[in-house]
Amino acid sequence: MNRIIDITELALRDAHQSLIATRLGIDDMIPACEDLDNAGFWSLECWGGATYDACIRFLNEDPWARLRIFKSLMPKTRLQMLLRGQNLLGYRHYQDEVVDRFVQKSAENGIDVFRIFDALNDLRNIERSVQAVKKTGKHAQGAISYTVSPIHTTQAYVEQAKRLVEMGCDSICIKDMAALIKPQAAYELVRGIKEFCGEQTRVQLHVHATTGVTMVSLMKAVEAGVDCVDTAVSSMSLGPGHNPTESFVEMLEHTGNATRIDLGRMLHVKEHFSKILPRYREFLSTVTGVETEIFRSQIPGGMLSNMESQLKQQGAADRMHEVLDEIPVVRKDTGYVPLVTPTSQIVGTQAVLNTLMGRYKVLTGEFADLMLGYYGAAPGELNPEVVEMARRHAKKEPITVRPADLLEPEWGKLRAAALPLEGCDGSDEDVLTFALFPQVAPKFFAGRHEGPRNVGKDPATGASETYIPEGHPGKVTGPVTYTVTLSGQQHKVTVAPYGQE
Ligand code: 3PY
Ligand code: ZN
Repeated sequence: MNRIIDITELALRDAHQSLIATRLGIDDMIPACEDLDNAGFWSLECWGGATYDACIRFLNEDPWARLRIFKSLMPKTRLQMLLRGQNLLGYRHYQDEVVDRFVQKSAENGIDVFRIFDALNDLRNIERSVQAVKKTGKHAQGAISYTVSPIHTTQAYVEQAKRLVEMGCDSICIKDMAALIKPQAAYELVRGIKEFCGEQTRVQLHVHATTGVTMVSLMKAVEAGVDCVDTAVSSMSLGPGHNPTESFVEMLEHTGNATRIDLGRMLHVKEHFSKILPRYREFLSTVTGVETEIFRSQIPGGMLSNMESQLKQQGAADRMHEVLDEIPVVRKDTGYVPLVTPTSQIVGTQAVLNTLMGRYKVLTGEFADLMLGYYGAAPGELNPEVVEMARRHAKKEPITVRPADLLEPEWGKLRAAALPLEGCDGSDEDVLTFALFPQVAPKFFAGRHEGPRNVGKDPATGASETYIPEGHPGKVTGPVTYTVTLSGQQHKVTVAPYGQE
């Protein structure tokens, strides 16, 4: 009897976030939903991470409407999101009531599995969201932001996993966003968690493919007893993305392990995305193949393209290699923070500034906050000289409390500020959009009635195949029907308004 290995398919979230800067529009996802829902996945990651930001900033799409579309089109499979702990889907810490409301609304609108991480692995930043998820009765998955450094040992991660289990997490995710986990390390970590936390502890491995070694890491994790792995349909895989789902399924043949995946269904999904991906050519990551340099710089794919564009703006595109040398220095000074949103941006930007202006001659406010504890406790020791510079720069004192404990209640204020905005429909969902992205939300609310804007372009003609939904969830009073035209075929999707199922 084969042991079943579960799979979370990433095509609808992390895959396009990694490959095409999160630009995939809802109308390009809808045609794949039925096959994805019937292909046998444990869950479908389709929301959270950077998708919320990209929806309102670039795609004129209401992220909540997107989620409800997914729920109506994929009713059989768990829908999963990536949540940045106390940062929710934004870049600062939110007061606990905002966290509670966000989680509750996400559950109500369709999320079944919440993967929750903190960039510093400071579990105080995860706890509130885990509790909020538990209250909804949904699945809380506690994530370990995986990195490699002199202070990050298998034993330390295993102990973190134990604390997550004790906190009430239903499963543990090893989240390796930069493809750093080598096969033997993956084996030892999965085994370590199972032995320390109990064999029944559900362990999932999330790896990217960028360094070229992680397909083997997945296999070693299977040998170590991993319960679930993350992959992406082959036409949306590799490079800064993930390992291909179909290859993973095939790899398990004659190993005593198997998956529930229907490869016939996946062929349709693959063909669909291979057709639409060229339309997003202008957003394609510059990292395409394998990048083993990452073992030294530890930079996730998304961060690399961010730094490239910062350097280009400064007319210093040729200085990338100096920035890559600077990253490990900055990271050591921060107590070896893992590089993941938002620390990837904070450390990356500081490394660019150090290269261009001289080391720590100019500090960003965010970097100063990181050094002073305003994002949480660093994994290792901070460089005291840099802490002192940050203190002088920011004119504030270091803290050791949980950062969100310093925040005043803010829901009422956020609501009062959001409601008068043109186009705001008064729902908690809209207040949350304003809370997360106060600069972008007003423009989004005002223009929402124009409907989603597909930013893909026909590679041959440059034409953009957009659609305007009939009746739009601005001020919603009844169910909304979206009409999506794709390759001449019309798809109708009806979605209930906020609070109605
Ligand atoms: C995000 O926070 O958006 C991520 O994908 C982190 O890996
Ligand atoms: Zn990822």
